[in-house]
Amino acid sequence: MRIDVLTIFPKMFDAVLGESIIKRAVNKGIVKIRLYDLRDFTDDKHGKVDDKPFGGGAGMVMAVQPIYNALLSVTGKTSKGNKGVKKDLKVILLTPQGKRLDQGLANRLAKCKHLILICGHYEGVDERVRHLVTDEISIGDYVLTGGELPAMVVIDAITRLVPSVLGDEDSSKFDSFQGGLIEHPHYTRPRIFKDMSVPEVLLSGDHDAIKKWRHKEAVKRTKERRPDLLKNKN
Ligand code: 9D3
Repeated sequence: MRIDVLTIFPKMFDAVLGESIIKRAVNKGIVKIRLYDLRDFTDDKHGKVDDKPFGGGAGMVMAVQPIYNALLSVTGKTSKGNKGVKKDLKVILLTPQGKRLDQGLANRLAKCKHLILICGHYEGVDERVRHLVTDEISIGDYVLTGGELPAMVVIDAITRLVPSVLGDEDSSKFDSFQGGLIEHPHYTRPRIFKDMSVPEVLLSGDHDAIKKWRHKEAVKRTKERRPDLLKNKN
């Protein structure tokens, strides 16, 4: 899978892409991530990528021209002719007004060959950017300062789903959200810490009993904490 990111803060991505599972996927060549600094694509002689809003008002708006030119450079064309045609390329604008990211959307995106993520900033982007993209995604109903952290969330959620990124051990097949339940409790050594002990069944060696206990705990937890997940179940 190839992921191209258009941003005015490419350095923000270094820490996230340089660690753990994403780093492993990038080093193995399973996922290729490229960062593009939108300032490199502006026609403005002072390197500006934003401007005052037509009609007045506070704040600045990200201009369409640098984004258009960056897209041209990455794809050789804009996505206009791609809408619904090339299923394997998605041009995604991260925006508070987008479709909310969930595990289902992550699963679908993980099947794409090529994603282009556009990170907005300031008060938003020029409305005409919407004509250049195939999808708009939000990561939830809270206000952030830009689309960079959401883009990293999308990259993280997707990368671990790309076949052969995770080993068999921590395979995403067993993801709790993919099973529709949150996870059962986990314990490791010591058997007793302060006055807190590990449930006896986990030490019993009875794998059938352990399996039943874990399922029962997962259902109990889901009922208590995330009843919304059970709505379409059982
Ligand atoms: C000033 C009015 N704001 C609407 C609440 C506009 C605005 C706020 C924050 C425009 C851009 C942003 C920056 N956020 C993102 O670009 C963003 C985001 C988010 O803030 N929350 C959840 N998901 C996302 S995806 C991109």
